[in-house]
Amino acid sequence: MIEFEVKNMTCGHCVETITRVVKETAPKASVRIDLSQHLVRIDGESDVDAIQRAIRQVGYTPMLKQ
Ligand SMILES: [Cu+2]
Repeated sequence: MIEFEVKNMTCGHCVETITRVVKETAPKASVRIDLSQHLVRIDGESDVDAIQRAIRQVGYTPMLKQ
């Protein structure tokens, strides 16, 4: 599992946008988002850099959790 904290993910629109770009980057991945905790969890994909870059490109700041 890849887990990012995205502090500037603040509403349902952010959730939709981030879900969409993760799915575009990693079509086979499953995405789970906890908006109240600002967490994005991705299963079934291991290319952390590609996903992080994609989320950054749409204006968010993903920080990889250990
Ligand atoms: Cu938003």
